[in-house]
Amino acid sequence: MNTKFETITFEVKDGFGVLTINREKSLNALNSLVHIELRDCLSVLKDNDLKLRGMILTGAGEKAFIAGADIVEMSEMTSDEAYDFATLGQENTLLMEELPFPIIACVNGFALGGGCEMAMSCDFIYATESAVFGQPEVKLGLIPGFGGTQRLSKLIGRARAKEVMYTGRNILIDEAKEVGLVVKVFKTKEEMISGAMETLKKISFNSPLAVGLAKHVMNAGNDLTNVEGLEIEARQFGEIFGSEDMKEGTTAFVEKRKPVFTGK
Ligand code: DAK
Repeated sequence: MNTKFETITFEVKDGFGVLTINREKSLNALNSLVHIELRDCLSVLKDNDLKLRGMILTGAGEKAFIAGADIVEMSEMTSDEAYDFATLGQENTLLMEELPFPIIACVNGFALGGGCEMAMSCDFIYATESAVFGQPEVKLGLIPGFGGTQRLSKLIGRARAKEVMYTGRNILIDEAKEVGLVVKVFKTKEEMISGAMETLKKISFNSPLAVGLAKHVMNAGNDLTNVEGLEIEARQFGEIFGSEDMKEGTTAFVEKRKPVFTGK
């Protein structure tokens, strides 16, 4: 992959991807170029030729994960341009949900508006004590445009999501943990990144095929009725019985040894 981006960086560490939004001076605000580069990067990762077992999404610097969509750029947009901008951002949130490996959002400082939306599109969120979440778009005469109106309700419940969105208030770390928006809290960014790496490592001992499929089925079921979701689960459950990973996992159990998964 071409890893020469202007506004993001992508590295591989110990078999895991680290994707960083790199506009520290603007608190990593998401402008069109960030979204174009994210789309280029995520589209390539979708085929997983790099055989990644997981990825971290984070923001450069100590002050912000992502302080939202770029307000300076948005202030000049026409309706058509705004529609294209929202579509591009939404495409990236969907691409992250479709990647065949888990993504942990590592949030320090501000995760507002589009930042909160990007974090919510990851599989789960780790954060530092300084993290601040929120969907303050109504304060700018806007509504969320990268999926916040849909994903926040599903994560923290519709009534609380409405209260947060209509007031535009911040969600601080204690509340974020309490309502399940954040899974684990760390003191420093460094501890958070190594904590996330540890988790990805633990996950990587499991079948990558099964983890990817569990992600797919859980995300697909999120938008369906229980009955429809169960139908997808049963179909994929059946399909995975034809895999080498399933044979290896069950045989290793019977033979009382550790499985060696290949992802096939
Ligand atoms: N966009 C552009 N620049 C930003 C920014 C942002 N979202 N957030 C911060 N910056 C810039 C500041 O302008 C400042 O730049 P300079 O003045 O130094 O050039 C620099 O980052 C440092 O910020 P501050 O000086 O303001 O730092 P403070 O510590 O004083 O305050 C803050 C930090 C995060 C509280 C404050 O910067 C702030 O309130 N930022 C805006 C947060 C916000 O409202 N975020 C939500 C943005 S709205 C849609 C598509 C998408 C969306 C909606 C619709 N469609 C197209 C329909 C999404 C909307 C949003 O995300």
